[in-house]
Amino acid sequence: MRLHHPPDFSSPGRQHPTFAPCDKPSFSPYILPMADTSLPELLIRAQSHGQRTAVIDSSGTYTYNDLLRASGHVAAALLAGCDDLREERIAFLITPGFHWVAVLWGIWRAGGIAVPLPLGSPAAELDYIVHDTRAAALIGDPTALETLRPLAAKRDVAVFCVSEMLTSVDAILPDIASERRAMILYTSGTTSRPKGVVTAHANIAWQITSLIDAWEWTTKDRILLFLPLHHVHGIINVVCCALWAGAICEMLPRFDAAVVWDRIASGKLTLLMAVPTIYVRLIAAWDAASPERRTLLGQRAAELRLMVSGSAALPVSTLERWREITGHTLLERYGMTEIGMALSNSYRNERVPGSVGRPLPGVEVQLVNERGEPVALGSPGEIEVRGPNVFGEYWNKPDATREAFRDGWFRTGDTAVVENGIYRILGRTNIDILKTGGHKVSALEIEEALREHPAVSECAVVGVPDSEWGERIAAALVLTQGSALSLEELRTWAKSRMAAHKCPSRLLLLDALPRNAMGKVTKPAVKTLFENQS
Ligand code: MCA
Ligand code: AMP
Repeated sequence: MRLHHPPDFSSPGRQHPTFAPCDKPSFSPYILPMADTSLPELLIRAQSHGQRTAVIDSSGTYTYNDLLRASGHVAAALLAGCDDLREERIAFLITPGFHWVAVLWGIWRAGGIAVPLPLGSPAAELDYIVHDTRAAALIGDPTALETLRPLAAKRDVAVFCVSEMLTSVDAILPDIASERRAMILYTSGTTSRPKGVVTAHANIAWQITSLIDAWEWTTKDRILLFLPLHHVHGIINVVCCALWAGAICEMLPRFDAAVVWDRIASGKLTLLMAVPTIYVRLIAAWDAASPERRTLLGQRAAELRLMVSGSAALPVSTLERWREITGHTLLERYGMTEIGMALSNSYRNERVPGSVGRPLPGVEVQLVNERGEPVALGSPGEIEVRGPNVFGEYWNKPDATREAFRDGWFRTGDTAVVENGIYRILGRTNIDILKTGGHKVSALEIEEALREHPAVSECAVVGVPDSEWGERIAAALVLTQGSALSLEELRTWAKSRMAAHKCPSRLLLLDALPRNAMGKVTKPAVKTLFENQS
C-alpha cells in the first residue's frame, strides 16, 4: 500500500495555522477524554498524566495533553482519509524535542511502524534505511527537508514537514493491538550493511516497564536527554521511560558537556543516563572548571537519585573518578537493540564495578558454549536471552532472524562469566563488531566503503582500545601502486559516505596485510600492529 496523497506536503507556500502548544484545553474529537484502550499502552498512560509537564525543549514546555493532541494531528495527517496505515513504515528525521515525540506517537496512533533516522548521517546512509524499509512517507523538521526531499523524490513517496502536520483535522484512529509492529531501529552486525530490528508495541511496553520497576521511576523524576534518538538507549531508557512514568524529560538537541553540567547545576534533575564516552567527557569538563565551580557541580550532581552507564563497557577507572567527583557509583547495565535491557546492577543494593549485575525480572539469561549447551558455573560463555523483551525479527531478513536464535534463545554474540550470581562482560565473539562512543559498528561495512576509494587496494578495519571512545576505528590499508593517502584525506572522503563515528581515526599504511596460511586476513595481528604503534 502507498499513502494516497500528493508526494510533497512540506512546500513552503502552504499556509496552516501555527500550532501553539500551550493554548488549551481543547481535545480534538479523536482524543477521548476517557481512557482510550485502543492506544498503545504508553499513550493510555499519557492520558492519565494530562496536564503534567512531559517535555521541555528549546522551544518551550509541553504537557502530556499537548503530546496527545499533537500526535493526533500527526496521525490524522498521515492517514489522510484511510482508516489504518497497516504497518506502513514512516521514517522521520527530527531534532530531539517535543516534535520528535509527537511524530513517534502519531505514527503509532495511525497504525504505522516508526523508523527514526540518525541525525548527521550522510544522505547515502539515510537512503539505505529509506530503501530497506520501503518507507511510505518521510517526516522532517524544516532543517531536515532539504535532505529528505531528494530521498523521497527518488521513490515517489510523501514527505511531510512536521510543523505543517500539527493542524486541526479530524480522524478516527485505528485500534492498535499490542502485538503489532511498532518500530524499526538499524543496528550493525555480522552482515556488512546494518539490519532493521523490528519491535512490537508489546516488546516496547515490556522493555519500558522492566526499567520503571528496576530503577524505581516515578512522576517526581526529571531526566535530561542528550543521547541520539535512533537507539534504544535514548528512545526507551530515557524518553519512553520518562513518559511512561509521568515524569519530565528535558531534551537537548545533542550532547554538549558544558550544557549538561549547567542542567545538573540547576538542581532540578533526578536522573542521568549516558554512555561511558559521555562520562569521560563530563569528567574532562569538570577537570577544566574552576575550583569553586567544581565544588558546586559535585554537590549538585550528588543530589540526583540515580546515574546509569551502558551501551559499552564502563572502565572501572571512569567509575571511580566519577564517584570521587559526584559521590555516585554509576549503575552499569547491559542491553542490546534486539532485547532492550537484560542485565542490571541493583538500584538499592551494592553495585559491583566492572560488572553488569543480574537479569532483570522476567528476562531469562543463560551462558552457552559453541554448541549451545549451558556452561558450568563460573565458566565463560555466550549470553543468550529469552523473554517478552526480545524483538520479533530483522526487517525483511528471515535468514538473519533464523540465525540469530537457537532453540528460542536470542544469541547476543557477547561473552560473559557469572561470579556470585553477578554477570561480567568479557567481550564479543565476533572481532568484526566494534563499539565506539557507544555506537556499534561493523568493520565489514567500513571495509566495504573504504574499498571504493581509488587509492585503496586492500584494507582491514579493527577496533583499537581507547580511553575516550572505548574503541577507535583503525584502518590498515595497502594502497594501489604510486598512490598516497593521509588520515585527514581519508576522513574527509569517508565523512561524505558514513557517519562520523564510523570514519577511521587511526591509519596504518602497509605493504601487505597480515594473513594466515589460508590467505585470510588475521585481524588480531592487525590490532597488534596498531597497539605497538601507540
Ligand atoms: C565522533 N568523532 C569520533 C567518534 N565520533 N572520533 C573517534 N571515534 C568516534 N567514535 C569525532 C568526529 O569525527 C568529530 O571530529 C568529533 O569527534 C565530533 O564529532 P561529533 O559527531 O560531533 O561527536 P560528538 O557529538 O562529540 O559525539 C560523541 C558522543 C556520541 C556524544 C559520545 O557519539 C554519542 O551520543 N554517543 C552515544 C551513542 C548511543 O546512544 N549509543 C547507544 C546505542 P572531526 O570534526 O575532527 O572530524 S547502544 C544501545 O542503544 C543499547 C541498547 C544499549 O545497551 O544502550
Ligand atoms: P547495540 O547493538 O548498538 O544495541 O549495542 C549492543 C551491544 O553493546 C551489546 O551487544 C554489547 O556488546 C554492548 N554493551 C551494551 N552494554 C554494555 C555494557 N554495560 N558493557 C559492555 N558492553 C555493553
